[in-house]
Amino acid sequence: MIDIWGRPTSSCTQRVLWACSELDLEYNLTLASATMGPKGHISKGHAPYGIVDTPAYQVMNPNSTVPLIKDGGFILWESNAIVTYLAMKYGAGALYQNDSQMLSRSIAWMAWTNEHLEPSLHTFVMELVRLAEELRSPDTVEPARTEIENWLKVLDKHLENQLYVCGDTFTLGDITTGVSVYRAHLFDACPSRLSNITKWQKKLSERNGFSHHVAPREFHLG
Ligand SMILES: N[C@@H](CCC(=O)N[C@@H](CS)C(=O)NCC(=O)O)C(=O)O
Repeated sequence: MIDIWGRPTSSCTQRVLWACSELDLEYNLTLASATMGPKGHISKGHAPYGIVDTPAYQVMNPNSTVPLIKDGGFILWESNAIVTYLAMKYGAGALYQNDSQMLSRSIAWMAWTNEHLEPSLHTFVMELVRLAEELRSPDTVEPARTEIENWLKVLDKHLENQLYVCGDTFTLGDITTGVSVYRAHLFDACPSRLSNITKWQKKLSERNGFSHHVAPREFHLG
């Protein structure tokens, strides 16, 4: 049984939970966060789940962030590293076909997502949903939308002749990139004219891990 610390509203945690679902892994999820709790963000006066700022947690993850996993004696933070570990240890090739080139390409798309989409998505979620009104900077929202749309054009072109980010097979690259693009879509930053992305997202939405851990709108807009 794998222990996971995280929260359902964290896109990084969603990556890990979706990967567990793909790999049919049993896990025990402990809700943890310094900034979010069951009712919302601390800036609105809500209590956080906590745990991440305790010494016991910080020994495992000095960043005090989620997600974190403990698999036997092995402890790992950083969601893309966790997804990669789970696929390599338990996937028997399922999420990258046991192919080092496919694994490396998946890692490229995971890095692309963190670098090009995540900063603007963070702006959306904080400025439009989580922060208390008086702490918001509304001027940051439209530049973030333009930034995301520009990068999504790159992804749409990439998907012109293939079903998934690494070819015609679903890989771990689709998990990380798929979660973030779905979030962009919920914030109206993924125009429907990007039809290759729409087709790809539809295929992802048919997967159980996506339906359970990513699809609920309240995980992104709450
Ligand atoms: N690059 C890290 C980011 C870790 C991170 O910043 N996680 C966010 C949630 S997505 C977090 O811990 N936020 C603060 C909190 O919930 O206390 C990863 O992918 O794991």
